[in-house]
Parts: sequence; C-alpha cells; structure tokens
Amino acid sequence: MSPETIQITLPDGAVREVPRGTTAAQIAHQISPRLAKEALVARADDQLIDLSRPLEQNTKVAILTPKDADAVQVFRHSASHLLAAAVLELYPEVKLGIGPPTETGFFYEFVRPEPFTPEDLEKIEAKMHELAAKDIPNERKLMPKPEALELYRNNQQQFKCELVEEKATDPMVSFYTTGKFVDFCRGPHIPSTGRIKAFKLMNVAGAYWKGKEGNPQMQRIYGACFVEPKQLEEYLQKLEEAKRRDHRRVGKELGLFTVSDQVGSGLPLWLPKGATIRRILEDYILEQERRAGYQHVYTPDLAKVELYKRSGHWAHYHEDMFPPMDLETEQLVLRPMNCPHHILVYENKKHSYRELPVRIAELGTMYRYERSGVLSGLSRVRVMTLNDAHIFCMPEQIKEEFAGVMRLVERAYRDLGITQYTYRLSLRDKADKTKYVENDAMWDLAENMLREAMNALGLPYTEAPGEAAFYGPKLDIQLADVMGHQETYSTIQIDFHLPNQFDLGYVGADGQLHRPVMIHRGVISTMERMVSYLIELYAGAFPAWLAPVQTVVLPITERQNAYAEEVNRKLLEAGIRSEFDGRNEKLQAKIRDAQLQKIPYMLVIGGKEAEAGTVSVRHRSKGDLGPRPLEQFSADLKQEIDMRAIV
Ligand code: TSB
Ligand code: ZN
Repeated sequence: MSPETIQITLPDGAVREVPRGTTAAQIAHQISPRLAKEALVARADDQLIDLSRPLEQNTKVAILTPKDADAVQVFRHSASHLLAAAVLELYPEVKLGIGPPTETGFFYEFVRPEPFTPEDLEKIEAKMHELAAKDIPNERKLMPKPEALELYRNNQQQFKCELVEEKATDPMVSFYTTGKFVDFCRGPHIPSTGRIKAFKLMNVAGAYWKGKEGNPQMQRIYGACFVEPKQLEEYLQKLEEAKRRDHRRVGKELGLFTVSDQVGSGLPLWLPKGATIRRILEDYILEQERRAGYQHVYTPDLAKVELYKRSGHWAHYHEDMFPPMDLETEQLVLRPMNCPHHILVYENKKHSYRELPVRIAELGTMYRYERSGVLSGLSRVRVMTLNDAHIFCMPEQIKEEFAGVMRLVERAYRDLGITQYTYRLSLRDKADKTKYVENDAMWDLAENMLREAMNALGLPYTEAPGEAAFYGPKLDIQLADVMGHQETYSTIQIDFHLPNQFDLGYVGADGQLHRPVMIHRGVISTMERMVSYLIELYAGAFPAWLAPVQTVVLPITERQNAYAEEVNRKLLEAGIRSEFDGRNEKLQAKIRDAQLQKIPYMLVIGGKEAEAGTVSVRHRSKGDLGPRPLEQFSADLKQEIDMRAIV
C-alpha cells in the first residue's frame, strides 16, 4: 500500500485500494451507477457520514440506500432542514429551535409571535417544493466555536447559541448549509435537496424549549416524509382510515361513551349503547370463566394504605396511585390493582393441596393516576374495570394453568374476531432497582418458567426488558391499531413475591405447610381498552352478537305502524335487541340513519309484509335480502348471535 492509497472494505468483505481522500460517493460510482444514484448516505466504521466526506484512512464502508432505516432517518433530517430553509425565506424573523427526524417524517421548531396558520403551512410547503426542485447541495462546513457563536449572535438566534454552547465540545463546530440556510448540525445529510419530493406538512403543535415547562414556547411544524411518493400516499391513506375508525370519533357518532369536563380527564361515562356492549362482554367472559373453574367474587374498590405497604405497591407502584384519603383513624387509598384483595379472599380459609389451583376472579375496578398527556378516550383511562383473576397453585401446576389461560385467550379472540396479535415476554430491567422487587433468584425462576411455558406451546415471542410488573414477569399479548401502535391487552404474570409478602400457604400431601405461587391474569383486558379496540376493529359495525342494537323495524307508512310495533315486540321477547323507528320520515331517510348507526339488520315493513306476516330484510353491508317470515328471520338471527358469527 502506498502512502497515497487506503483500503476500503465493503460489506461483502471485498477490499478496494483507492487514493486517500476518495469519497463514499466515488466508491458507490465504482460499484455501480445505479447504487450511486440510489445512495443517500454512507456508514464508515459504524458511523454515518456524508457521501461527499473524503476518506482518510483504511475504513469499512457501506453505501446506504432507502432500504436502510438509518438512511431514511437521515433523509428525513435533511427534509427538516429544507423546512427550516423555507420558513426562513418566508419569515426571516423567526428564531430556530431543533429539527430532528421522527418515525414518519420530521419536525422543526420555531419561535414566532404569530401562530402558523394552515395557510402558512401551504405557503411553506410550496416554498419547500421550490427549493427542492433547485437541487441545492447540503454542504458541511467547520467553523471555530467562537465564530459559530458570533454568527448566531449576529443573527439573533439565541436558542442556537445555547445549543452551540452546550453541545459543541470540539474547538471546531460542524455546520450544514442549504443555500442561504446555515444550521449548527452534526449531520450527516443527503447530498442535495432534489430527492425530497414525498412530504406533507401535517400540523403545528406547541412545545416548550427543550421540553421543559416554564421555558419559551416553540411552534413545532410537523411533516410526514418518505423517500418514495407511493410510501407517502400509503401512509396518508392509512392515516385517513385510522381517523375514520378512531374510537373517540366513532364512540361519539354512535353514542357509545362521552367524557365530561365536570367529571374529569380519563373518566369516561358509558352511554346506554356503549354500556350494552360492555355488559355483553362482561357476561361473555364471566361465562367462559365459570366453565374454566373460576370462582367470582366482589371486593371493595379501596383499602387501607397498610395493605399496599405490605404488598409492595406502596414502594414500587406509588407513582401510579391516587393519594390516600385521611379518615378519623385510618388512611384509605383507591386500589390500583385487585391482587391484595384476592389474596385476602384466598387467606380466608385454609387450603389443602387437593383444592389447588384456586382461581379467584372479579370484574375488578381499579384506579390509576395516569398522567394527563397519555390519557386517550377509552383506551387509556384512570378508572378501569379489569377482567381480572388470581390463580393460587403449586409450582408444578404453573405450566398447565398457563396453558389454560392461553386457551381462554385464544377462544375469546376467536369469538371477538381478533386475529392480529403478538406475544411479548415482559422482563424486568436488572439495572432498575426501584421499579422491581429485589430477588435475583426469584426473577430468574419466574422468567424461565414463562419462557418454558411459551416454548412448550410452541408460540413465538419477543422479549422486552423493563416491561415486567414490579412483582414478576409477564406474558403480554399485544394488539396493534390501524397505525401499527401496539398496546398490551391480555396478560399472564407469574408471581413468587406476593405469596411471600402475605405468608400464604397450603397443606401439602406431606402434611406440611407450603407456599403457593400466584398467576395474575387478564383475558380480555379492561372493559375500557377492549371496547376501544373493538370499536376500531369494526369501525363501529359490530357483529350482531356484540351490536348494541341488532335490528331496527322500519314501517314504510304510518299504516304499518301497528304491525311494525308488533314485530319489534316479538323480537324483543325473543331476546333480540330491537328498535322501532316510527318517526314520520321517508323510508330512505330511516334507512340512511340506520346505516349510519351501523345496525346489522333493517326490517322494512310495507303493506305486503303486514298482510303476509313477513319482514323485508336489509343487511347493513349485504344490502337487500328479500322478504322472510318473521319467525324464520328471528330464528336465523338468534342462531347468528348464539354462534357469535363475525359478519
Ligand atoms: C392482571 N395485577 C395484574 C392483574 O392481576 C395487573 O393489574 N396487571 S396490569 O397492571 O398489567 O394491568 C392489566 C391490564 O389492564 C393491562 O394489561 C392493560 O391491558 C390494562 N390497562 C392497564 N392500564 C390501563 C389504563 N390506564 N386504561 C385501560 N386499560 C389499562
Ligand atoms: Zn394482580
């Protein structure tokens, strides 16, 4: 190797000797013109660099294209610079904050006395397209730190000064320029603006400088951004679909639940139709549990603080609890979980090994101080009712009990029409000494038991350190919404801690006292979260067995009112949730309203039907199904409901 050449190792292991100072862009060209065209940025010895950066020493180099997730983030970061450049051209007086990429695009933050309006966004977007079309290079420059501070001071960019002061540790500071726009930035960036075509400015949101309350208010302009126009289109379509299905919107349109300022955030009120769906779910899961050998109890929603000190909630779960209430002689607290109460139910009598497993279940209402920023409709609330149970068993029964809960989950998901889910093994974060109870041996045992139980069932799972409960690891079942955001629904948790804290026992075959293990489990999650999911899954068009109203009877004229009311009465007597629409409206209007309410069956009653004792059946998605004798329709629908058919 001459002193003038360096060795470049490519990802496939091939080594090229090139003149010192060769750029990644030149290497891409040597490999293939197509790669050079697609390249966004390079990775040099695990560090992302500009394609134009000269290579000075032997380096491992990978040329990154839009296929690489890191390269896409660099692309989005460059788009945020394009946004700032456009904003500065239109509003030269703005002060600049930071501008990072996001999961689906980018934002840049600004201080400006007037709020950015939707019209402003349109103008800015047009300016961005204009600058992009000019294919302006993104150029890296180094500047001594004092000069950098001087530059920003002269431009009255005090936030940028602050960043340079704090972040620049080297004497030389790196900058990127895009035409007139100059930004203190570590980079890297894509070579020029020309490829940034697929973006859309979405919204403006307020944020404190550096996210700290009390700091100046910034306006963040958010944009969606992809490398390919097709990807942006798909994303925007998905967003539209998500908006259409959003349970907060559908819940309002269909009158399922409401939130009131007078009650408070995270405390939804279930309206009659939503309450009906919830009751059906509750009845359903209680029945499944009875069949699976669970015993149901009722226990109070609060307890003395001491109970939670003993359980460990006070030490490890305090931040999620509402503050205690001081009474004459005691302090009471709203329960954040039902476990301690169920433990006391178990403790109420002596148990022999022959009675185990004991399965104590309750639709248990619990109270959690979720922070206001994370609250959302029904999916994340402050008062929630969990389909909860605690199984007290011998260690050798864990596997079978685990499998039994899994069967309940699978059955429930099938009946509810839930098909998309993944398993997550939620483990403790060993470094976090406050969130989890200390006992390495116990954690290893419980975590391995869960792994074994999952392996025995042959189910795939991912592991998530830091997601365990404070008392033990969990097998969580994750459902994703339309946008792909995951939440935990079902959960199965192995706990050796609480049985110890409460000194629980059972008499074994040897006549000695032994310690049972606890399995905490929720099959269909909280009623709140599950209903929010079902609303979005079905966009409000619930299968008949879950629909709050299953049929609506629609007389064509007033003359059929009497017969129509009789039809409605008969359906109600048969146990069908039916309504009668006797409003003085045209049939078309009544059908339209029933469609909007997503009622599965509309029964149209005209003179012919009244005479023949039939109903003309119309299904919300299949359309007109023709006339049928009432008894036959009623029997068919009963069967559809009993089978819990998903249509
Ligand atoms: C399963 N003690 C256990 C229980 O025995 C327990 O409470 N586990 S939990 O903390 O994981 O909560 C159970 C389930 O409640 C979660 O898996 C989740 O689906 C649901 N849940 C938790 N917090 C909320 C909330 N704020 N709003 C709605 N549902 C929630
Ligand atoms: Zn529990």
